[in-house]
Amino acid sequence: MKSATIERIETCLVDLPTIRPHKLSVATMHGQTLMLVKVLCSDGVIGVGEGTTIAGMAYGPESPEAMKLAVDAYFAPAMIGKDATRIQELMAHLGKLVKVTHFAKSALETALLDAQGKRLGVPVSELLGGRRRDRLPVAWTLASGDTAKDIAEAEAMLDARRHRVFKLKIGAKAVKTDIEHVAQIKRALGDRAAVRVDVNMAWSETQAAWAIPALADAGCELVEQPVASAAALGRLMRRFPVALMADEVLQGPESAFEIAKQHGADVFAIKIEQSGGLFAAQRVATIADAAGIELYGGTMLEGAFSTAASAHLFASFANLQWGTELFGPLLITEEILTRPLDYSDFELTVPTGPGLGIELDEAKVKRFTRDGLTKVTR
Ligand code: MUC
Ligand code: MG
Repeated sequence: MKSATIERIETCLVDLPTIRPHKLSVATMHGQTLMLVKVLCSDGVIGVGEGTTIAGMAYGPESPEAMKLAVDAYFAPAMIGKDATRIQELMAHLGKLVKVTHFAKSALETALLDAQGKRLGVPVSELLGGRRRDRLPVAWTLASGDTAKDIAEAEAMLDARRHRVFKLKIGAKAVKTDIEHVAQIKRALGDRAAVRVDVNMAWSETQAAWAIPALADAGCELVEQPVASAAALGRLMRRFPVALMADEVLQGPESAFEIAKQHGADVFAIKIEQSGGLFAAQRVATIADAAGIELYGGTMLEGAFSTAASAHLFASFANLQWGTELFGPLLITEEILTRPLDYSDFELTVPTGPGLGIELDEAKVKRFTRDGLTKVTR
């Protein structure tokens, strides 16, 4: 095994505009902030990782600024001088030093895996057990806040053969208004597209109990996180045949095990960041498989680095019954890679080069970088 120690860790915040306002029940996004981290190693290899959330602190407790601070002040000093090739051992060590901070850990683990893949000349998928597929189906989220605009957007996606599965963000408006919105979109698209919804926890259990059968009647095939609590989600599971998906309640392997024990969801939306990294997300998938829960490859509307990392992981899953929603880079106006990811024929191609198999366009990113760069070194 080639040896390499960690010499320097750099972080920066990159603020990028979105192609249109993205309206969720928790917030409206006009841009996306990527916390990029570079791990520079003694053998000259540099790994890149990304921490991204949705709308600052509206979705979860870890903001991009908090991720950067956690890396600069706590993780980086503990990583300098350590063996960069012993990723699981190093992540376990960091897990003891710093509690939770799943998103920052995912960014660092991604960078370490990118570096190790480059070092060994293999894609990250091969470090995770080996890929089972080279292409992943990718859903698109309709979230303009306007039914007619959403229909036009879906039609354009179908024409371009980019997406044929649409997730509608609902929960901000009255339940009846939301159901009419879903029904109109499904009527317009017919059998040419699948329609799903994500409520982002906005409903009470009684609202959800009223809405779920109406959504099923409207032709919606999957309801994501209609309520906040895992217990309520489990109760709704037993009342309705339509598929229910857990997202926000899934915060890594322990929560996955608790939900699986009670068969509290039909589907898990697996996210590398919410899980606490790629290996943790892999454990979440194993728990789901063992419990007969189906899988979906989720996103935090991530940029190219977390999207590619997720793609490498999802390509290695034994089951991926509901495809993925790895469309994050397409929601951003700027291309930050020297060669864009390949989205074609309703799918994303998992990169084949060493590491993540992608390269940062440094000049492009520089223009959007907030307050320069932070370096932690020996
Ligand atoms: C979420 O809640 O699933 C994924 C797609 C999207 O539009 O928002 C996200 C996060
Ligand atoms: Mg969700």
